[in-house]
Parts: sequence; structure tokens; C-alpha cells
Amino acid sequence: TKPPIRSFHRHHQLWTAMTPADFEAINRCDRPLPKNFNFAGDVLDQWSQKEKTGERPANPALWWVNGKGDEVKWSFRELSSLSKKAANVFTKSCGLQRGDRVIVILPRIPEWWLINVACMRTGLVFIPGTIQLTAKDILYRLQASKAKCIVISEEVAPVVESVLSECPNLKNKVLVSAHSWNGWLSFQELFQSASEEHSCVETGSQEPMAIYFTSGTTGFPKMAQHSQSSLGIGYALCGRYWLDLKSSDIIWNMSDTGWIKAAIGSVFSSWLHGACVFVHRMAQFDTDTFLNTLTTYPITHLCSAPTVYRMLVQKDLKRYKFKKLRHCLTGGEPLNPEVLEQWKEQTGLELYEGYGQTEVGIICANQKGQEIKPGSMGKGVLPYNVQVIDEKGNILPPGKEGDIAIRLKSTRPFCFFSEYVDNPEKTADTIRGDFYVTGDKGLMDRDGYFWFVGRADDVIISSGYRIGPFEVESALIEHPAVVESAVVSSPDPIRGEVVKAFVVLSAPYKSSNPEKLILELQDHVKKSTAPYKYPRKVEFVQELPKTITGKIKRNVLRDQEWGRI
Ligand code: BCO
Repeated sequence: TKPPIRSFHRHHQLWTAMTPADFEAINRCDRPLPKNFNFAGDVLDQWSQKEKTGERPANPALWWVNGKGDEVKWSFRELSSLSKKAANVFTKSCGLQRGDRVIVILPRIPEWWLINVACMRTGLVFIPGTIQLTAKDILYRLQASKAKCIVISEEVAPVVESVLSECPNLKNKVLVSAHSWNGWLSFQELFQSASEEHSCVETGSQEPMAIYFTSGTTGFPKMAQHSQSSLGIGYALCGRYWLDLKSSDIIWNMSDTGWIKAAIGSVFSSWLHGACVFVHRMAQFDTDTFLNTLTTYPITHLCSAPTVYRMLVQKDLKRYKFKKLRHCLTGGEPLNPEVLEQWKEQTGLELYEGYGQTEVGIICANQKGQEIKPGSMGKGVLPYNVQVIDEKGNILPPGKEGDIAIRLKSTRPFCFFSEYVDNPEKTADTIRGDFYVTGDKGLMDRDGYFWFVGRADDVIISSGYRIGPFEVESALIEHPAVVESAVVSSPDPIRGEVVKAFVVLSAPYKSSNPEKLILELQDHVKKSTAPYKYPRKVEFVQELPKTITGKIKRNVLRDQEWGRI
């Protein structure tokens, strides 16, 4: 019989200590999932206790810099007390209640981490968004989620202002800024006067914790909902074996605050293992600043998209002496074996690729201690049972290409997303027989390593971003020059693939200067939807390939781009 998991009863708010080993045991299915779990109370406050008793090294929990000389360092104790104050801002000053949804669109500033933890403490559902979101994107997110509160920085204040009249559910608008704005609650002011006394809500393990908007082939982004335990406990083994983290480590995960990769690398895996999360607020990505940061700070772990490594290996890396770097990670898009080799040759460090998606987190990884096969995404990560299946849901033998899928029956992995909110059809569409289908094609070799082949649908994975063609086509059609368009992926040596738009022009624009018109259309898309989606390539065509029923055949254009026809 399995040993009973340590008591999870809480007496007078004294939260019993679960160790990282306990959480790892839950991921191995050696221990049951506790009924209640709260990452703030069960993990962060425990590290805070360990700091008091000297059981954790003296490195900070959060170390933030902005390259202009500003620096913030918080211990777990400070994180605990500051996030309790922030929790009171939301419950007392804003009157929000457990289960209410909060959209948070902030750049990489310390308040993002504080507000994230405050939402955990209060049971508020955290909905992050990248600051690249435009007015249309934000309106869609506010309406779809029925969020009661939005927290933003000055960068997006004007665009949010422009859509507020269409969001009747929104009760609170909170601005994180040194300046005050008419009609907005000032987070800083409320925070200053908030109490440090706060009792962490005893959330259920399966209670909603966060919602991520994620793009698909059709329609606007869906709301993938995660539970307290899927994010809070689900990355324990990933943190141990892929990230190889200990409490003395300092991890720099570059991902924007809007993506689940920020949650994995800059919140849950790292803090579960008591490591320090390093953040550099770079307004614009720049390889020199990036490399200098690694030579200046004692960063031990680096996690970045393959596109970043592709950009870095263009430089003479041997000129840089990284201070403490010992473990490098990548994910979000496929990594080419050449880049892995070049990185290793120039830095002496391996590159550990992980594979996953918003709905399921990390499901395959090259884990510490396992041989790395360049070009492979590594092996399945527990508790997931990852397989390659055929169209009928049968498991395919090693070497056979099919759909990468996760076994859901008879036991649904707890770290799996709960659903696409308000979209049972789309949730059901992901299930085939006993499996959840990722939408990616791949194969597994005889040694259990997975190899990525490509998307099974029209989704574009560019620089680590997941881009739905429909969203770009919808933006393009708003321009008077565009009669119709088809958006597909096109190969790119740095970004892996980029967005390419095939456009049929309206009569008045047929004689326009093509270079000027391309720039105009690109600029238009950047204003209509998040700029990372803009078509980096545009081709004007007389007509688009279509089926007899008039449906655009994106696959024909994509195959043409990739030289497959
Ligand atoms: O390259 P361009 O200059 O032509 O265009 C860039 C920006 O300049 C432009 N832009 C941004 N804000 C704008 C704007 N234009 C007009 N107005 C504005 N307000 O838009 C383009 C944005 O492209 P970008 O974000 O790729 O920029 P950049 O600087 O080239 O960054 C390169 C990377 C590699 C740093 C960036 O692409 C990146 O961070 N990629 C990683 C994304 C990521 O973290 N993905 C993980 C998702 S979670 C996941 O995959 C699940 C795995 C478990």
C-alpha cells in the first residue's frame, strides 16, 4: 500500500509542510492529489518559513533588473508579506471575491509576480495577457471572460480606455503606475495603505486558478482553464528533471508574462523548488543586452525560445564569459539540431529542449541524466503518458508518424487543463478515443524519444508564438485593399517559420506600389491585433486555391511555401 500523504489539515492557518519531494510523488502517482491546495500557502509560505529557520540559501525569491540601474530583490518572506497586502487590495479595496476573473496585462515588472500570488491567496482567477495586445484583442478577452477586474500598466491604458464602454461586467480598473489616471484605481496607492494581515483561501486542488487565451485554426482564441494543482503541483518533476532546479539556483526564463511558459519557468517550477526567479525588463529584445546580462549576473539557468538561441549563435559567443550559467533550456517551437550543436560548441553547454502547449504544460523533455538526441524533444514527462496515435485513436508503433497525444483514460492527469471555458464543442474536439490530441504530428523512436514533424492543422508556430491564421486574415480583411487572403506558415532561418499572407487585392489597389502597400498592410495588422502576428511575408495573387465548395485550401499554399509541391 502507498504511504499516506502527510496530513493536509490546517489548524489555525498553520499550513502543514509539503516538500518538493511530496509534490514529485504526486506527479509520479505515488501519492494522491490532496483535496485542497494553494500554491501561495502550501509552497511560497513554506519557503518563507524555511528562510526564517535558515533551511534555504540566502538568494532572493525574485531578482528583477531593468538594465537602467533599478533593481528589486525579494526574499520569500517579503514576497509573502507583500503579496498579502496585494491580496487585500483586490478583496478589500476592489471588493472582488473568490472565483472572480482578473485580466492582468503587465510587462515584466515585479508587480506582475505580486499580483499573480495575490490572486492565488484570494482564489481569484488570473488571466494574463501580453502587452502587445491591441484594443480589439483586449475587448474580445474582456467580453469572453466576463472579467470583473483588469490590471494594466500605462502602455495599454489608452487602448483599454477606448473599449471600456463595451464591457458591462468590468467593475474595477486598476493601474500599476507611478502616476494616477482619472477613473483608474492606483495599485500603488491602495497597496501602500493595505494591511499585511491576510488569510490564504483554502482553495480546492481542482478549483480554477488561471485562464490562458490560446489560438487555433478557426475563430478567435479559446480560454484554456487551469486548476490550482495543474499549474501549482504539475511542474514538480519538470522542475526537477528538465529544469534541474535546486533552491540555490537562479533561473532566467525570458518568456513574456502573457504566456504559460512564464508561469512554468518564472513562477511554478522555479518557486516549487525554492529557486530564485531572475527577470530582466528588456523593452526590446537585444542580443548584446542579453549576453551581457549572462556575464553580469550569477544566473545558473537560462530558458528561452529556439529563436533566441538562433539569434545568439550568430554572435561570437566565445567572447563572453558567462558568470555561473550551467543549464540551458528551450521550448515553444522546434529547435534545429544545428543550433544545439553550435550552442554547445561555442559555450560548452548542452541545450535541453522541452515540448508542450498551453493546454497541457510540458509533456516531453530532454531531462537531466538522459542522453540528448539532437532534434528530438526528449521523452514523455510524468504524469503524462504520451503516445503517437492514428486517426482512429490506436497507438502507433515506434517510427510511425501520427498525432502526438496524451492518454486521458482511465485516469485523467491532474495537470491537464480543465476545459475551454464556455466551449464544450472545442473541448470535445480535442478528444479521440482514450486520448487528448495535441494537434501536432510526430513520431516516437524505439528508445521512447519524440520527434516533432509539424502541425496537423493550420496553426503557425513562429518565434515560439502560436498564431491562428484566421486572426491574421480577419485583421487583413478590415483593410480596403484586401478582397480576401490566406495566411500560412513559411520557412525562416531565424524564426523557424513566419506568417505569410497571400492577398487578393481590390480593384482600386491593383496598381498600387507593391512595396508601399505591403508595409501599409503589415502596419495595419500590427494595429488591429497583437503585432507579433503580423505577416512578415506578403504576396499579391490573382486568386486563392479553393475547394469546389469555395473553402480556401491553405494546405496548397503552405506546401508550396515549404517546397513540398
Ligand atoms: O521584428 P519586427 O521589429 O518587424 O516586429 C516586432 C516588433 O517590433 C513589433 N512590435 C511590437 N510592439 C509593437 C510592434 N509594432 C508596432 N507597435 C507595437 N506596439 O512586432 C513584432 C513582434 O515580434 P516579436 O515579439 O517576435 O519581437 P522580437 O523583438 O523580434 O522578439 C524576438 C523574441 C524571440 C524575443 C520573441 O519573438 C519571443 O519572445 N518569442 C518567444 C515567445 C514565447 O515565449 N513563446 C512561448 C509561448 S508558451 C508555449 O509555447 C507553451 C510551451 C509549454
